[in-house]
Amino acid sequence: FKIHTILKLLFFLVLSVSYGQNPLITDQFTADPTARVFNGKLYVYPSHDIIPPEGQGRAEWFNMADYHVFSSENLTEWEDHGVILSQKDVPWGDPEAYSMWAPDIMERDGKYYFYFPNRIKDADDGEGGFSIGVAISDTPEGPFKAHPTPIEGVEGIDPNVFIDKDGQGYLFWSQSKIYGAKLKDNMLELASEPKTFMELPQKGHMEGPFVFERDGLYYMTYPHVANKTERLEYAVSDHPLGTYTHKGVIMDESAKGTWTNHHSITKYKDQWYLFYHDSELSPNFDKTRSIRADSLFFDNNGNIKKVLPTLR
Ligand code: FUB
Repeated sequence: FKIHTILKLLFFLVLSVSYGQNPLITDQFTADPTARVFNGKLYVYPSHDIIPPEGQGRAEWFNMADYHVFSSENLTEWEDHGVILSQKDVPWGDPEAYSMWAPDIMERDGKYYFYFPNRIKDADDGEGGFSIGVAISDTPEGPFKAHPTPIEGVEGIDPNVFIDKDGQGYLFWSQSKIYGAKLKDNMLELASEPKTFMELPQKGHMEGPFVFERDGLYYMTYPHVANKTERLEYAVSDHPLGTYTHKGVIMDESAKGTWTNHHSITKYKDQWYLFYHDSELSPNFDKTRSIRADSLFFDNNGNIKKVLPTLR
């Protein structure tokens, strides 16, 4: 009996090691994962890629109508808390744009501020027309209520919020390159003029900034098309708004040819993790993606060691 039990345990151990936990969510497409720890629990706020109903959205492009939030205590079992915000519930947004792209979230004074891009109602057709809005909730699981207007002075996508140790908040976002500004304490307005970062690579599309602090060093991390598709790179500074020094690559381009990668970096239970996406649930179409996570390590000088994606 004992041998049988031990063999059974070994079988499940081997199974979990060889199959791993990636992709994290398998019953729907997910992308652009922002992972945050709230009240000791790990939450992931991804975009929700879908194939829209016939005649709606944009064919062969990203289509997202809403956001779900997922939580986990072990990065293996994930609870889907359902829809937290829909495109139809954004007063300033186009309710049929299917453009609820990469989000972020931050807690301040017991309130949860969810940052999301969307196409502005009546925006001209074409690539522009995006702004960033804020939706507020009393809990990380939502539901979130969208503020009536987007953040004034912000045009673009991929919001990222960082609050420094002195309580000063910052908003970063992208529009082909990366922008940043101070945030007012109300979390709804900019407190300084947007600035760009001339010290970051100026050649090749950049988006998806994610800033964090470790041991007094600020890390600006971002997807960058240095070659054909996006790879994750980083730079460091002694101030959230720079000047940054370019350091290197966190993750190489997708072996599957997926055009985008979009990530966040967070520490949970004393281990740092890189959350990112690829498209293994949709091998022939890279706009329906799936989120992943792998451990991330620093060397003794604070450099990020390159992360190799675990195989499925
Ligand atoms: O998910 C839509 C867009 O693709 C995101 O906003 C970008 O960062 C890229 O992942």
